[in-house]
Amino acid sequence: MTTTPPLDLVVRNARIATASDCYDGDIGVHQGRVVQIGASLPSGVREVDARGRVVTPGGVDAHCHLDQPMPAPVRMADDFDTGTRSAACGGTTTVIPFAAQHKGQSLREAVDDYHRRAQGKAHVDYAFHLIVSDPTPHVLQHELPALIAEGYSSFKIYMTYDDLKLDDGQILDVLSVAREHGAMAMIHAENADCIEWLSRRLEAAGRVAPRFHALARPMLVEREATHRAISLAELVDVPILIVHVSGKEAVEQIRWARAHGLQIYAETCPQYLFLTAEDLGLDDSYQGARCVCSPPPRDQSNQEVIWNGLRDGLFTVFSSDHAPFNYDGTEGKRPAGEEVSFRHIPNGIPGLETRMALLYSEGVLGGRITLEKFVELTATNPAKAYGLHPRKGSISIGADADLVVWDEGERVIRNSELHHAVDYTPYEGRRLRAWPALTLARGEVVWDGQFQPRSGRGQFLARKAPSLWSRR
Ligand code: DUC
Ligand code: ZN
Ligand code: ZN
Repeated sequence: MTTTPPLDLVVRNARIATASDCYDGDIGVHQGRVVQIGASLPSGVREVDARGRVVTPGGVDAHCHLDQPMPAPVRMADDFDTGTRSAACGGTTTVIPFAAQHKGQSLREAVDDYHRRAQGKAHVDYAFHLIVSDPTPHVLQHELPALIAEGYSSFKIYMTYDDLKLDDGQILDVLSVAREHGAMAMIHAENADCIEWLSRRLEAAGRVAPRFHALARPMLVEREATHRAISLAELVDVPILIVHVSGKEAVEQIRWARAHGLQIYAETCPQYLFLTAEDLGLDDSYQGARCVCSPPPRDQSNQEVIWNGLRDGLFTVFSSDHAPFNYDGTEGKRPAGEEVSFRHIPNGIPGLETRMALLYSEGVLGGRITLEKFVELTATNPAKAYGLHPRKGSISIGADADLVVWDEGERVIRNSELHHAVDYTPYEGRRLRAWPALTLARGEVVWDGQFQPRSGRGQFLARKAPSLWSRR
């Protein structure tokens, strides 16, 4: 006879939503893990009555930047305390930010430094992607393989940004390591030389306001790099994931690759559904610096292309690309307090806390995607792509009890009610149709309308190889 453990917690009367189906039931939790799912479970020490509301797996935000070192005087506004606090309050229970190698630094040093930044501060579980910016022979032959084996089973490479970018030969070298050791390579696909050439021409003509950021990074710049990344991956015969895809032209390249049988995965982000280039400014005002991110938001017709891609499976994951810089002060969008040319504005917008509710509101309740697709994009697939499934991203026996109970009802986004340390949200005043009523992280309440702090609750997660792809 099998014995079932006593239940520390029962979430009762839930409309349980997974990536494959939705059904009614109770969820029984023991020591932070789901141990029973069914009708009329026995009493738990604690009980939560979901009252028929939707319960999804906690979100897995597989692309966010927290306390990532920046060239002085710029500094990220969120560290692991404030970043994971805002994640929890928005229904995200796992974050995967980046341990970034700067040129000349060993990858191991970058990882050790990043562990120190996270240690004892996180409110939800976290893992690290690596950023490989200096693929020396030692990095390629020793450090990267060793780190992949230790649980850092994904890394990002950049085709742009002077301090991070790799040339095509270096990308081939790094992709070869991904293939040999079973890691997921994430690629930031924009053509650096085109951006540089366009930026110089714009600046020479005195066109330096934030809105010119979008003109310096048109879609063809992303299209060319996306196609090149796909070709490099094909040459090495390794799957890749193109991050923060912004619109039609990159989408077309990814569809082309899929039609040719290539394992190309793709990510998009809220800014490509809810912002347009007009948010960078219609005139030369500096206000638009708040929405400067790369690739830049496009236009309404491209938003539709992104919605279609979310619906039909073109996109694998939906992440925030939370990159938190204050608008005021001296460390963020106005470095040293100055209004600078578009190309010196720190790239990125905050979005960890609003990612889930925006997609639930406009996607699920707006009738654009199913609830199952929402779960797949925000939790299950990111967990699979980055070696955390089934512990994360699912409601199943043995999984961590990372759960979100959803309240459907109108709510307006106000930065004053968010929990990050950034002094604005690009979505100020936007109406939502849902927000998490309750977030549980390994069975502990982290958000119930109030943030329930416990620094150090969040644990580091060593990861397995991605379970999305297999080597041919
Ligand atoms: N683009 C990135 O590549 N990273 C951080 C933020 C951004 O806009
Ligand atoms: Zn990027
Ligand atoms: Zn990013």
